[in-house]
Amino acid sequence: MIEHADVQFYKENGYLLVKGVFNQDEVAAMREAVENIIQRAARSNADHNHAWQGDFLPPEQLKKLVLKGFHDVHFHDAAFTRAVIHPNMTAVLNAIIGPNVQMHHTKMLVKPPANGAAFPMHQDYPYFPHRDHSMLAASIHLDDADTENGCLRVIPGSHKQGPLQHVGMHYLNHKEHPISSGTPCPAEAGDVLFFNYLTIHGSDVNRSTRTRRNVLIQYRDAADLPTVNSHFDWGMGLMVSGENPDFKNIGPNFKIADDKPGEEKEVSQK
Ligand SMILES: O=C(O)CCC(=O)C(=O)O
Repeated sequence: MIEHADVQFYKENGYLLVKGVFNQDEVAAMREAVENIIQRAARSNADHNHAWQGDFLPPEQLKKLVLKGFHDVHFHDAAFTRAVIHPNMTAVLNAIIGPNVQMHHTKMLVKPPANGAAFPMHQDYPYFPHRDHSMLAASIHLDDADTENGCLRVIPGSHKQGPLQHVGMHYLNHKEHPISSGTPCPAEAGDVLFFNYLTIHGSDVNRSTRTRRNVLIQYRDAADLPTVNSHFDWGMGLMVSGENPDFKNIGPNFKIADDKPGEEKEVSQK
């Protein structure tokens, strides 16, 4: 599925599209799971619009845009847990990252037809910086994606620039890095786009009549350590391949809320 030239391409360009990682039955199961999450979120009054805000589009356009985006989808439906450790997925991760790979977090990004939200160009690094920059996103396509329905775009080779200054923490200056500057990465349902967390990426508005559904999983080398206490979730550090080289370093240190409001008790797993 993946050859030496593919790994070289990833190293040079900071991204790699791998075709047919998931078959159409697996894609159908994930589509159904995405739909169920949207319906259950609505029933739980948790159905907010997650479209990114900012100055990268005129306000009157921005306010019309919609994104159904939920984190930690593997805690909602086992279809995603299966995707996290799928053998085709780990084969690519082993080639790019190495033998010992951990999941960091998961999310789903559904851009509805006509007004599906845009993502201004950015690196993922500021959200969860790590020492060795092994972190990458695997964006699983559940629909065919192209420029019409807001496919992912990347700046090839941009990971080599290292961490860049973002507006707030969120995105790069949109005048220097307009979404149109990204190379479109059209893909078919079942394909996965892998890109490093330093690779500049984003995506345009879905202006088509078709939904664009992606599930995004972040992975890292098990030996790569966070440099900031940010973006914690309970699944972080799950081994998806190989073994954890540091026996004493399993799972993050969470704070457990005490029964007295405003006070927290630290529970260390060490
Ligand atoms: O799926 C997309 O269109 C972009 C997602 C993205 O850039 C992100 O989640 O960081």
